[in-house]
Amino acid sequence: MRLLPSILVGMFLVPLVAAAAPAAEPARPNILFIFTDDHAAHALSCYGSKVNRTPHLDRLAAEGVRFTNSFVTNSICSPSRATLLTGQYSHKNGVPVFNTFDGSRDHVAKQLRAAGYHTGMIGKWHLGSEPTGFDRWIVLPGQGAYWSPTFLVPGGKLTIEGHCTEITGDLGIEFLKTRPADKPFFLMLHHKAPHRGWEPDERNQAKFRDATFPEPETLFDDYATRPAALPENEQTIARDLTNHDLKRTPPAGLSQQESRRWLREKPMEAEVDGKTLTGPELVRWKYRRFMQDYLACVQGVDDSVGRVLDHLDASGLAANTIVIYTTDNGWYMGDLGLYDKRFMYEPGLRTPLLARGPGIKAGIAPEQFVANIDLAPTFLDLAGVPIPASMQGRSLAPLLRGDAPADWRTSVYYRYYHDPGHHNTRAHVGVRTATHKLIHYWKKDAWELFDLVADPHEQRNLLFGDAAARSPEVAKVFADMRAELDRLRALYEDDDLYADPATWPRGGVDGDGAERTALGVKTVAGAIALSK
Ligand SMILES: [Ca+2]
Repeated sequence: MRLLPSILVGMFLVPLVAAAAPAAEPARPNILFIFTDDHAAHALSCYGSKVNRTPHLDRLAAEGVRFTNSFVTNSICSPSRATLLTGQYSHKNGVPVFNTFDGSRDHVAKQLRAAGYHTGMIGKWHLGSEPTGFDRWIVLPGQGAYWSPTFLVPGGKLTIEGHCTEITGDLGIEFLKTRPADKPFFLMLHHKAPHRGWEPDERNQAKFRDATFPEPETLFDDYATRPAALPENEQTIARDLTNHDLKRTPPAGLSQQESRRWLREKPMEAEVDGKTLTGPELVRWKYRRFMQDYLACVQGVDDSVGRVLDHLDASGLAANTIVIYTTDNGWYMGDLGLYDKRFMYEPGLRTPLLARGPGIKAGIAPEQFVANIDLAPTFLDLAGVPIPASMQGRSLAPLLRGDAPADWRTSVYYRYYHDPGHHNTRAHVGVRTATHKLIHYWKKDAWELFDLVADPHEQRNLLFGDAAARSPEVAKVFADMRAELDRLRALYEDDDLYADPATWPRGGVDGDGAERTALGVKTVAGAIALSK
């Protein structure tokens, strides 16, 4: 059954039966995949956000499917993007950390292109190598810039003036306007926002300038019972946001070099409205300051999604276009005292995942466990293209139709490698089920076990303290979860390939395209013309 384009079977049957009819060829659906960078699920109102409203993304949820248990398999940018393309875990796709993706590998865009789709890649790529498998591509070098960004195209590099989020949406619309009309399209529209740097457009910056937000219950998490990795992490709101992150202005009289150094510093006191803030007061101010810009960037994304959806409606494309929205990893909005992603705790592990379009049931919220390994198989299945056995995920098409396959997975496997790496986040591997989570910090051989029903914020590690004093119930859950972790490790053929940093593949992802031919400043239309 895996090879059948199941969602389209019904559509294909009609012309087969009525073979004599002249317009027999059914239109395969277009696929518009909108991908953002670091968008917390709890920063969408359709996921119950307490801090912002996202009306356009909510529209996708209302008109389609909102997955309530969508997870990533390695919560950082480049690994997630390699998984998106290949449908594979990091140990299979060769991108465990921020290393170059081998563009000669097979992946979903190549498959769709070979099957007759017009394929496009616009925006943040962050895989080091040139995109392959796309008829048209225009990508940011590395992380890219929020303002007047440089883009790489097949023949060189160019600049577009303005704000990156608005430009990315405009490039997507221009791609749609200029695509060949005789083919279905597959467009990957990848925003840079709301990634760190958090430089919103002026309109949304003004909207959030004085905003205040409810604080997460765990903003002042003391990490009691979880000594293995959290106390030494460097992604805390309290200690690790820099003057640059907080958009503070360097003191007068500093040289350029001194200013740069000052902006990299992590302030432990700050003068705000004539008052010197320290301790919890300073943490609260940092949280608020970071959230203002982060959520303003999210709002820019929501605006852009709205404009793209409006274009689909106005152009008549909506009827035969599947729109899917997700992000590359979860995100902490002060939860557990953190910003950033990486850790397998719920805010880092979870992602929003929305889908709308022909054949997709409206207004449902499946609870099945889905993961980013499932996206590539889903795109292929929706397009009626066989799913290669090398892909480790499973097509979500049945769930999109509202079906509930009895053999769906009930646990998800996770592995984070980047240690040593940014933010001093320790390497870990783990498993999540409907009720529990087990995390193993393998370099320390330290374990954490959480009862997610009784303790949804993961505050009480059930394995903390003397093993001999452990209750039989906890010992049993620990044994069961270890067995499940081992089962998944075997299922996904994870043989510890990249457990040792010495084995990480070479090559980076953050080049600036300096070696490429400069094509100058272009309009959006001029840039899309150069994308092939
Ligand atoms: Ca990311």
